[in-house]
Order: sequence, then structure tokens, then C-alpha cells
Amino acid sequence: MQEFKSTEHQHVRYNPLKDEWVLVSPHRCLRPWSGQTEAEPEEQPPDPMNPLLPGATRSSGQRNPQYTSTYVFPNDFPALLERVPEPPPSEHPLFRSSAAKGTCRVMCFHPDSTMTIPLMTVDEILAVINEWINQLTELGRKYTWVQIFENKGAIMGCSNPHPHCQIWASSYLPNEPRVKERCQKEYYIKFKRPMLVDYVQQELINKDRIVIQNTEWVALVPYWAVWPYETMVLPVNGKPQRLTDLNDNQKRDLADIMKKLNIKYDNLFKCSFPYSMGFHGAPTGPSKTASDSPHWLLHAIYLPPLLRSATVKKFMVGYEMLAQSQRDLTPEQAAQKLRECDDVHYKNKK
Ligand code: H2U
Repeated sequence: MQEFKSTEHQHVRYNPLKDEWVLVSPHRCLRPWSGQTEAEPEEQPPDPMNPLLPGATRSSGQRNPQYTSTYVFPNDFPALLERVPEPPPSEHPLFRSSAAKGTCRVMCFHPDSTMTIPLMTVDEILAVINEWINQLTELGRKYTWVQIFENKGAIMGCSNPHPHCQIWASSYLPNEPRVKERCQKEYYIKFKRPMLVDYVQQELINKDRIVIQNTEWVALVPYWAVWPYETMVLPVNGKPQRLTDLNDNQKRDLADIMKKLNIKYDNLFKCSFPYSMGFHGAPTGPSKTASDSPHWLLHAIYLPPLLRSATVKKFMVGYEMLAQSQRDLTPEQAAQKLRECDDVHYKNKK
């Protein structure tokens, strides 16, 4: 029998954050591709009618101010509202419902529609981070979960190329953070240390999955990554539970590593790299205090869909929908490819 090689031989890996397994099948990278390709993402000329522009009138009839940095407004088509009637108590355990209240906001990162995080300056990204912290401070007083997320690229269903994110605050803990809450708590009770603090320590020793690092943060392809070039950005110093816990050095270095990681992403397939990204930290709400969730470690997650090129994405369909997630290249191979990408954005190369 041959010796096991993770780059050649299929295996399953465990994700302790979500209590899930992923099938890693690196030999599938050799498969020729004759399936669907996406249209080459085109550089669209900026739309003068773009409702996210400074001074534009939005669908609601409201006019945006002539903003020069970030700008937050209530989503004109919110999935969550603050004042709605509650469903009646469930009468059967198989038909449960519960109240869901909340609010949705849109946050523009920059007045220029052609800007993206990798093209912005560190100071401009820092302004975005500071506004995320303001939003989390305000909404976190009232709501159990504040999900900050950026959908980037038409392939991810993003409706507008203007640099922006969304903020959905809810009275309930959504599924993804609910599982992470349980798993990190169980680990903390068992080992008396935060799971992700232990995890970062191991990754810093191992180094195989690290893409980029600065004084305060590390960006890595997690051991259990599902999407081909999925990454996590984790703090290397202290144990911030939420964005609101970050000190000035951590904020600036977060801006720095976000820029550098996104330059590598864009350089990988020479395109504005699509993804959904967001932050996960300890739950919030009126009963929460600054240090009440020692089992949590704040982290950012990037979930990009591309697999082979700017036009060939990973399809999470058949086996993934019916059995469990499967990936092709190994997380270590993905990290190496990202590490090898240039640190200068291809658009800024002479
Ligand atoms: P994406 O991040 O998926 O592109 O969504 C943009 C959001 O902006 C979307 O949720 C909101 C949409 O409801 N929007 C407004 O609130 N007002 C507008 O005039 C345009 C878009």
C-alpha cells in the first residue's frame, strides 16, 4: 500500500468550529473542465444613476448626502423590520416558529464606484473598520446578533459594484453563529482555553496554511476550508471577542491585512475577486458585557466561489447539497498559490 499523501489521496477533515466534516479530493484537480463557465467579469463604466453614489436619489426617494468617506443608510428593502406582529405560540413541536425582529442597513465604503478594498488606502479601509465598530456598538446594545457582510461580484448576487456592505441586526442568533457559539463553548469547558486561540497558535507553528501575516493578524486557509480559496483572518495577540474590543494597533493592522489579502485575491485570476465575507464575534444584546464570552475569538471569513479561473467557479451542488461539502485542491495548496501571488495589485503594475 502506498504512503498517504494529502495532496494526492482523498480524506475527510473535521471543522471543530461547526462540527462538520469536509471531503478533500485533491486528485480531482486533474479533471478536465468542460462544464459551465461564467462570463468574464467586465469592467463596467460607472453608472451615473447608481443609487449608492453621493447625492443620488435611492429607490425610497431619499437622497444620499455628498459623503466623502463611508455612508450608512437603512436598507430600503429590509429583510428584517423592528415593529411587526409576533407569531402565535407553537402548538406542535414539528411546527415551531418564533418572533424575528431586526433592522437592515447598507454601508458604502467609499464615494468612488470604481474603488474596491484592495485599491483603497489603508486609511480609507480603517475608516470602514471604524464605522463597522460604530454600527456594532449601536446595534449590539439592542440586538443579539449583528451580521456585517460584503457580497462582492455579480457571481455572488451582488446587485451593485459600488463598494459597500450590508449590516443585518437580529433579535435571534442565526444558525451559523449559533453552531459556532455551541462548539466554542464546549471546547472552552473541556480545555479551559478559547478554541481559536489554540488554533491560531498551531497554525503559526505549522505555517503551511498561512497566506499572509502582520504584527496583529494572520490570514490563512483553514485546515477545514470548504470553498477553494476560503480564508480566515484571525488576531494573533490578545483575545478580542468582538470588533468593539480592538485596540488602535489591531484596527490599523486589520486594514493593512485586508488590503494585502485582497490584492493577492485579485492577482490570483487577474480579476476583481468575488466573495462573500463577514465577521463573526461573540453575540451581543442588552445582557452582554465586554468580557462575557471568553470562549469566543473574533475572526473574519472570506468565502470566494472561484476554483480554476475568473470564469470557472466551484459548484456546491449534488454531493455537497445531499451529503457533505467536498473540495478539490487541498487547503495547503490553496494557501501556497495565494502566498505566491504578487503583493502589488495587477492594475497598479506598470
Ligand atoms: P448587495 O450587497 O447584495 O448588492 O445589495 C445591495 C443592497 O442595497 C440591497 O439589499 C439595497 C438593496 O436592498 N438598496 C437600497 O436599500 N436602496 C437602493 O436604492 C438601492 C439598493
